[in-house]
Parts: sequence; C-alpha cells; structure tokens
Amino acid sequence: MSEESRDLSDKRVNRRRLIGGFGAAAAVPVGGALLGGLRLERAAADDHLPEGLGDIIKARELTPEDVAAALETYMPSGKMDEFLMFTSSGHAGQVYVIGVPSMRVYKTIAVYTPEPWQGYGFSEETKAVLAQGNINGKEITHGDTHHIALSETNGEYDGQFCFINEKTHGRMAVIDLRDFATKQIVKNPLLVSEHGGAFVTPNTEYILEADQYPTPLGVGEYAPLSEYKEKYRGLVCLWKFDREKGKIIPEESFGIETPPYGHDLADAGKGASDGWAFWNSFNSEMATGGNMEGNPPLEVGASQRDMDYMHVVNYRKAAEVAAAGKADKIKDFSVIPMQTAIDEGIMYLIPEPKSPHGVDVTPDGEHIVVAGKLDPHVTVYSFAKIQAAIEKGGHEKDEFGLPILGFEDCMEAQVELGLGPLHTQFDDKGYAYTSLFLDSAVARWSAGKDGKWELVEKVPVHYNVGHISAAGGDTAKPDGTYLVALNKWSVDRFPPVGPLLPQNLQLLDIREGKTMRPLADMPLGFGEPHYAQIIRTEKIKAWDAYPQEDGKVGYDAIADDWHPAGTMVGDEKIERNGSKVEIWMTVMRSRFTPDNIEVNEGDEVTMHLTNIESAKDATHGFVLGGQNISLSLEPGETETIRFTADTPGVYPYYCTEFCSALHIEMAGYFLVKPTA
Ligand code: RUQ
Ligand code: CUA
Repeated sequence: MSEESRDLSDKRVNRRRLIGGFGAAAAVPVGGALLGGLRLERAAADDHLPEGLGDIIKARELTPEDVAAALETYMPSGKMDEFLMFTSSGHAGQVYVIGVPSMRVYKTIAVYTPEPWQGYGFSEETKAVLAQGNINGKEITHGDTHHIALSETNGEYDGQFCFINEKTHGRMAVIDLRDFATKQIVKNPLLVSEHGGAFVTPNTEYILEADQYPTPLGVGEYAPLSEYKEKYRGLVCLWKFDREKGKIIPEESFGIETPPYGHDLADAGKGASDGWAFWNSFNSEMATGGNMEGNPPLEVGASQRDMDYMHVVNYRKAAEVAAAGKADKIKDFSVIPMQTAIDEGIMYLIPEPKSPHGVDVTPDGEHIVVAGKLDPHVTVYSFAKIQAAIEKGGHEKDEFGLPILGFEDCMEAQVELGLGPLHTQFDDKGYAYTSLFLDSAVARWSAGKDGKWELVEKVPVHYNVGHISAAGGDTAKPDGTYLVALNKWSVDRFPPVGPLLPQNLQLLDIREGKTMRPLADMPLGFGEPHYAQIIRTEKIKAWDAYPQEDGKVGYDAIADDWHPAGTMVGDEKIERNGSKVEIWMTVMRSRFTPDNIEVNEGDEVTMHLTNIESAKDATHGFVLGGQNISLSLEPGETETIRFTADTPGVYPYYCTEFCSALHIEMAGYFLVKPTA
C-alpha cells in the first residue's frame, strides 16, 4: 500500500486529508455529485463524510486509484448505464448485452444454439429459425460468433438491428432490437467457413462477409489440395438487408470471386469512401499446410511474404453489374466472376504488411487503417490516394490478373505502435486506439489530428488483448467516452475455476483528462466475447411487451405479426381429429387454461400458448417433462409446440418464471393414456 493510501485509510485521518488523497489520484472528479448528492468537499468541510468510509478503504486495502475506479463504475440500484455493449460469444453461439460503465450482463441472446431460458429452439417458431442454418439438411446446434454489427443510419448506430456472423459454417443472423430476438439465419451456400463479417454499410443496405479459408466455391464441392490455385477460391460477399422487412434478402445478395488468399477482417467505407469496401487477406502465399508430408505448417507457409493484399471493392458498381445480369449463379447465389470484376473495375489489390488483421476506416472515411500482426506499425492508406492510383492506371497484376495499386502511391503514414497490432477504434478527438496482442496493451495515437500520425501513449491491459471496442468507435460519430479491451486470457486475475478460465474484459475511460488505465475487470465465463459494439442506451427502443390491440391477442415474434393461433380468454379449447390433438391455451398469473389435458398414447399434439398479459416483465415459462420443451412466453406472445405423446403417464407442466405468489401453483396435468 502506498504511503498516501495508508493515510487515506487511517480512520483517524483528518477528513480534509482524505479529500487531498482523492485529489492526488487525479482521476476522481472531486466535488462532483458523489455520495448521494453530498458534495464531498463540503461534506468534509462540514464534517459530514459518511462514517466508516475510511474503515472500508483500510479494511479492503484500497488505493486512491481503486476508490476512484469504484466511484466511476458503481451503478446505484435503479440508475441506468449510459451505454450498452453488444458482444459476440465465440463458439457459445450467442450474443451478450452488457452495461457500460457498470459492466453488468443484462442479457444473453440465443442465436445459433438452443437456449432454454428464452425457450429458443424449443418452440416451432424458434426451431424454424435455427433450421434456417441447417446444412444440407443436417441440424447444426452450435456456431462460432465473431463480429457483431449494429445497424447504422448515416454511419451512426440507429439501435434497430444487430447482425452476427458465424465462422464455422459461413452463416449470418439478424437480431431485432425491439425484442432482442433472433429473427433470421442465412447460410451462405458458397462459403464453408467465413470470417470478414458482419460489417454494415453506412445505411445498412448491405452486410459484409468473406470466406476465411478458401475452398472450391460451394458447400460440398471437392477438389484436391494439389489443385488449390486452380480450383480453390475466396469470396467477398454483400448480403442485401431490407430494413422494412427486417430480413436479409439472399436473392438480392451477391459475392465477388477472389483469388484463394484467405480473408480476414473487413470494413465498409463511409463519408469520403462511401460505396467502397475493404477486406484484408492473410495468405497470399496460398499455403495449404501438409506438415506430415514435409511441407511447412500452414501458419509458417502463410507468413512467408512481407506483403499480403488489401482488397478494395467498389460495391455500388458491383451491385449494378450483378443487377445487369453479369453475375453467375452458383448454388442459386449471384457471383461476379473475378475476370468480370477486373474488366468492370470493381476490385483492386493494395499490398499491406505483414499478416494483416484489422482493417478499420476512420470516422470521416478518408483513411483506412491496417494492422499487420507481425509488423509493429499500423499502415494508414488514403482513400483519395487510392482513387488517384486507380485513375492513373498502368498497374501491376497478381497472377490472377487483378490490378495491384502501388503501396507507396496509396500509403499515407505508418505509425509504430508496438508488438502485435490487431484492431483499431476511434474517438471524437482525432485519436485512434489499437490493440497490441503481444504487448498486452492499448495504444492511443493521433490519426491525422493536427496533421500528425504518431503514438501518444500505451496502456497495459491483462492479458493478450484481441479486439477493442470504443463507444461508437467504428462509426462516423464516435462517442469518445469508454473503451473496452476484450482480453483473451485472464491467467492469474481470478479465483481458481479449473483449467478452463474466463476471458477478461477491461473497461478504460478515454475521455479528455482521464488516465485511460483499466477501471474495471469483467470476467466472462460463458464463451469468448470476441468483438463488441457500444451504443448509447437511449438509442435502443425496445418493446416492453409484444403488441396488443383491442380484439387482437397473441403476437408471433418471429413472423413479426399476429399469430394465427393467438387465443383470448374464453376461447381456449382442445380439438381432436383422429390421433391429432390441438390445444389453444391461455397463460396468465397464475394459471394455464386448460390445466388438465388428456391425450392417448401416440397422439400428435400441437399446443398454442398465448401469454395474455400486458404488464411489463410478466413473463411465464412453460416446461413439460419428458418432451424436451422449455418455453419463455413474454407478455403478449404466442408460441406453438408440437410433439408426439409417445410415452404413457402423467406429466405435470408448470411455469418456470417466478411470476407471482402463486407461481408454484401455476401448473397443470398432461395425461397420456396408454392404448393397450
Ligand atoms: S478477428 S482478435 Cu476473428 Cu475478430 Cu481479430
Ligand atoms: Cu407464471 Cu410462474
């Protein structure tokens, strides 16, 4: 403990000195509305500082910095976080919603994997969403989510939708932020795996995606690795999004064939570079591994050259070319052949050093920042220079005939930051922030601020930072308030929980005059929060309940419409038709109607459950033992379940949300009468 904090925690210390200690920490706004509206200085002067504060500081051995950090992040009950962070979850296949600066988890959104709390993957409606991600009829119940993208209007988050890619199977999902529910999964029929998604264009007309590991184009297509150059291809994709429908429209989406270089991250242009998109590639060596056959391992083979290629794509023009019928159809998906992309001036390459990873467009859209994992610099490209280089012509070609723009012609600056630069975000003051994986640090640097491109400072984080996310940090109008480092390892930071450890997110304050050191740790033990976006809470206009109107009840969250089987009180019924039994049930505090259902062994049962409540938070669950059914019925929602009553017996069903004093009585009997 420092001398100063020892003073601080001394119970008998003069309270004025305590204030002095805070002041010396230089991170806490002394005299602000602290301690429940009590101005600290005055409190001290009046000798009204709450009793025992010094005792707590002493007992917990807190430094002045600790106390300041606690005050910066503490969220009194009922106060709202200023920001919400949406993160991916790696191979947990979900999305998490986290408050900033409190770093409290508010929600898990099930996307690629069944989730019983939300009843996702148990009702017919949500099973159908998951089934959209089936591959050749095979059910896939996991996914590797990587990059979340909030929908944008004019380059700023609009709080309407979020999109999340899925690496393992080349899929993309749409989450509606009125009810925070997954509404659609699309499977890219040409990509076996993917990486460079989801990134949206400034008005969310398109969602970007690209292959991760090239294959013959099309799931299920075969060619031996010896024919890699001839038969394997990459693909950069633009999924068309229809905001009115809230859906991706595969028929209006298209891809552009690329060499088999392996694609990494992407970003859409904005402002000056609107209409263009940028993808990194990481294996222009076209290595395919074969370490048992005496070849260099894949990662060595893929790191031979000093440069890979950024792919610069005029997607507006590409959309016109596709609409003009110049695209091929492969597995019903429009693909602009590489030669067409060359002939039409749709795609250019620019050398980029060395094993490039993140590509991030500055808020004004004038520059593109590329971080090379094996290069201590970030390289900044000027969009104006890129345009001039395209204009000038006379380009070199790669071995597939794609024009290569001159590195020096397009480069604006290189800034040495440290080891293992990965991803860059921006603030509202002209600074950029880049994660340094090997240094375990976040670098702040001038991104053309006052004409300067230079490192300002580096702040250590624990450990192995991957992405970073600043509030609005990839938009045209960054907030410049908080930044979260998404650290991959937590090593020694937390109590032992076995060899599989949580990841550790760390909150940094990047406001003017703040120290930028980590304010809070946030271990997350449910799947890697890989990338995140942070939006102002006020931009989210979530529903309190599903729509209800006079004479109408029962909303289908997935169809975003009235459920045809929505049921009013008094209209509950059980209908039998041979071995088919259909039940229309209402759900409310604290009963299911009907609460006795008897069917015969072997009957096919369809049950529609309508939560007729309209009160905020009046959610009811529904479980039925032995049938693998768990539903969450939010107020106003109708869902359908279907199963065969194949096992005779007596099965109580009950509500799983603690909804009322008579919650445990909220139950019923489902009887299956034996046939013999
Ligand atoms: S990439 S840690 Cu999958 Cu997001 Cu850079
Ligand atoms: Cu409804 Cu408990």
